[in-house]
Amino acid sequence: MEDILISLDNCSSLEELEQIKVQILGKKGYLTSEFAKLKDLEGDEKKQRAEILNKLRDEFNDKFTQKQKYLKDEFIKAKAKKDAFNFAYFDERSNSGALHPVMSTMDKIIDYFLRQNFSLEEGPLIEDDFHNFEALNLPKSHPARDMQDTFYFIDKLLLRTQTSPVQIRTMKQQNPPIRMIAPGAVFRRDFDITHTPMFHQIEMLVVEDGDKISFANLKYVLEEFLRYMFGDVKVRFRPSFFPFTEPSAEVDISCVFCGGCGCRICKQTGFIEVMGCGMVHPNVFKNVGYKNVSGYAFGLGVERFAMLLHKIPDLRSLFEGDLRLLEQFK
Ligand code: 2NL
Repeated sequence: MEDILISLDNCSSLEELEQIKVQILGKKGYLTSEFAKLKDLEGDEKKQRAEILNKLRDEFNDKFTQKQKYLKDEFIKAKAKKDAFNFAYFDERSNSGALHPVMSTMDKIIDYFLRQNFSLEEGPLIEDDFHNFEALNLPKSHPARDMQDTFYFIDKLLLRTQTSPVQIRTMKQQNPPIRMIAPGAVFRRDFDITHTPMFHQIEMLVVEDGDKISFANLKYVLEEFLRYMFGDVKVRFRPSFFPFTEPSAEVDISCVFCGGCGCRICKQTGFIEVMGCGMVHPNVFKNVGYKNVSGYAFGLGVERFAMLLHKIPDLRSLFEGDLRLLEQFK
């Protein structure tokens, strides 16, 4: 038995280890036959012998397991060494991915508003006339409702043309105060060098009870947000019109391409339009059953923000799936 334990120590392969196990615990193994001899003994002698044998077996099993683990590890190490990757070669051949600039821009905007305690709301891409148009105070005759501008399904459903239906759904489900953003894909029947039939919008909505909310609040919130996005830019509000806000404004920042000196991209004005906003129209509140509240909203195009942030001159390059564009955003 002592010999066997020493041979366990010296054994250098898993096959050899199995053979030793057979020699000890196999049918004709040393311990097996010693255990069999117990039946010829009696009383204390039998008990003592059994104790010794049990101890020997435990000792053998411990040593065996230990040695087996060691040999298995060695085997794996040797195999890994033999099959090892050449990582230098691997790195040269493969390309790690990158977030598309539209998605990283979306993340940056969402992150800003989540940190200001806004909630993130989502809704269906397929909408109905009420949530996409009617509730938003778009008159039946509004051109946006035209087949020419909106993708309709045969049964009067449509692809949402803006993310505002998400705000309508949220207002129907929750009471003020509301501070939310609604990011997502929107669809319009438009396809030329500055328009794609699918693009991404983020809209923001704040509603409070009473007349707590003013245009000044909106102006401050947007100035802070735009400086977070674009750095030290000038921000300018121009009066505008949207059916769902009154008063309404379009927001410009000083041109990120020429720093406001005037260039081809800002058409020599020194400013670039980045979003639309306004105080929520009373009819919109009426349509969701809100009384005695005030609020503001804005809507922005994510593709446009991505282009301004990364100085991408052509909208189409965001949709071509050309890896040479993505590789620049690793
Ligand atoms: C743009 C800018 C805008 C809104 C979206 C909004 C949503 C609700 C109520 C009031 Cl539920 N307003 N969204 C407000 C102002 C502008 O989008 O250029 N849209 C065509």
